Amino acid sequence: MTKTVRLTMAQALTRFLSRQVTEIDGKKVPIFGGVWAIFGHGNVAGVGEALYQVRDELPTFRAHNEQAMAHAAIAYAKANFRRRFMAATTSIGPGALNMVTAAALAHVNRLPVLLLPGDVFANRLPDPVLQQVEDFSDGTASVNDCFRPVSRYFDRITRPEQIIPALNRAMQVLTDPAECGPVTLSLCQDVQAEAYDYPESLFAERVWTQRRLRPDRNELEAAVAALKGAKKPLVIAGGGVLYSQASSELAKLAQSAGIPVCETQGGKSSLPDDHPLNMAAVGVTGTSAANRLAEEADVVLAVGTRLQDFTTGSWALFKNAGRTIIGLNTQVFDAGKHWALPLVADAAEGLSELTAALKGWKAPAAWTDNALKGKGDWQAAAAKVTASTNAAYPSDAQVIGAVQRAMGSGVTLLHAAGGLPGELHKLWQAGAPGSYHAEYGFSTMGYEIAGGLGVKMAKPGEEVVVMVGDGSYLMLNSEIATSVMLGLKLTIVLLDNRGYGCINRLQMATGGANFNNLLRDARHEVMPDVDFAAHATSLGAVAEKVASIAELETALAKAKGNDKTTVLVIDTDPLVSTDAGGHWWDVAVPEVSSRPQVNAARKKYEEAVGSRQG
Ligand SMILES: Cc1ncc(C[n+]2csc(CCOP(=O)(O)OP(=O)(O)O)c2C)c(N)n1
Ligand SMILES: [Mg+2]
Repeated sequence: MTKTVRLTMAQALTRFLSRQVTEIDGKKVPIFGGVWAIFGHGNVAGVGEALYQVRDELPTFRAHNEQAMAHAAIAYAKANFRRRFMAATTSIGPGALNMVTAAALAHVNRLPVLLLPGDVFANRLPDPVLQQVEDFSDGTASVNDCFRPVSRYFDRITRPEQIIPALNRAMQVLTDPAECGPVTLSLCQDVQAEAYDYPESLFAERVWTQRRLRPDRNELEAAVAALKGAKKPLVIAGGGVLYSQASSELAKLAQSAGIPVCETQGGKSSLPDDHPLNMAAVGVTGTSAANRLAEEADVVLAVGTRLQDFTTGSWALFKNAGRTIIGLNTQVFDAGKHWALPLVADAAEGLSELTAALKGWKAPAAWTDNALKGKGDWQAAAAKVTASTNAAYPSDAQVIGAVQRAMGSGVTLLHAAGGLPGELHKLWQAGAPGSYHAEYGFSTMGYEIAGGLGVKMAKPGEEVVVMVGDGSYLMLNSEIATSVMLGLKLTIVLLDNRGYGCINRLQMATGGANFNNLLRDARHEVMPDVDFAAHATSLGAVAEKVASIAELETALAKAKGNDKTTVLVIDTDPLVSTDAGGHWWDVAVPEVSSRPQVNAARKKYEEAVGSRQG
């Protein structure tokens, strides 16, 4: 007879989560770092009671906004290179829906997170309950169906025993490097509280290890042949290099074959910025060093990247008509994109097998030397734009320079939306793998502060520096209070350019009038003048507005000694961004308009589209 234990579905769920383990550096640790929770009806009585039972093994954390708590959970997984993750539970209705954007964020970035939104009664007897939408034609629909397209695995638990196969599938998805993404288990409120005789074996400790696929022999042969025929090879390092912790294998291939490397937003810090063969950022927000090579490259080894438009310059960057792309990726979907030669494998395994099979083959020396020279030219250009200034309204680049000088490369730097991602991708000099944390797959305004909190939970001993614009800050800042409450210190640098600076610049570049982006160009009776330092202080942070780049550097040096979240505010210029480097990005310009500026922009747009390689 199978030994059983009588538990509610929610109790079975939390007990199961508390027993899942992984090994990091030879040490067993819980694979779930904890559960974020905002309670309401639909989770307080069921999941809430069950979380209380396991609070010593599986800690529960309270947040202020469901989207933000899921951001923290997702950032935690990213900072752990996907080896550990968190869950997030919500009430039904608005609480659940607040998490949908975060689900999409995790989906796009291929990051594991377990989402546990409460759902309406499976028995439907009290319908319609508070916060239930009523579908006139479909009795099975609830708002949680919105999670379906943004989950890698979605399940609705309408009977207590369904949680058994659902958890099995959830763990497969969360721990698989290729499938990895958000898992949503939608938990009907009555079923959370229903008991069932669960097999005790369900709660045995399970140890999950990182799966490392080795390359297929034929695919490896084809990739090696392509590389050996290359005159101008280039590696693009994506986030998969970091998730696979493949930095040393990448450095070995680059050095032994003399192949320059460039990095996507997700892949930045795969090699330290000062590695001679690291050409740094590629694409729309790329360095001149990387983009020059990308234009000419005949074999592009794309490792662990989704090849999104910012990387490929909307597929206009690689200008060598005869080029071959090799897609080294755990996910077939990515490996064969744009007719690439697929090399389906874990990045570390794939790179080391390539290095071994190349047997000392080297790229032509002229190509490698050309790369090294290009890097020097870029560094000189970057030093100019990041140098200190007395300007009343410094540029984002000048603020980045100040942060870099004051904090060094040993911190983890985080950003997500606005003008900062482009500037930081080009200009930030990253240190160790994972020290540059960009959420630029979904570029979600409001990720920054909550994301910083998740990174700090993953790396409590490290300085976490969050750079954020005024727009993103105003959208979602509530987890400053959570960071203070949990004693998890963040250093937040807030660049106040009084509006959506980067979209205003994009608007002008597409011929648009200055309209509805900067606060001064938006309909208003009163010109807003937000006191960000006072706001952050009210949430419990240490906060200060600085008047110059020099003051910012002094304040940052002081902030290092603080043990409390610190917010430093600086006014910046909304109109300036770094011209050096960069590449065209496909943003569709209206075909007809009464504005001559739009017509002129359309003409340029058509030329750019016409020069794109197929
Ligand atoms: C949730 C969300 N809404 C809208 C956008 C589109 N968007 C991208 S950047 C941006 C403006 C950001 O303003 P701010 O944080 O002040 O940065 P700045 O552009 O001024 O550097 C907007 C509206 C987005 N990325 N995310
Ligand atoms: Mg702004």
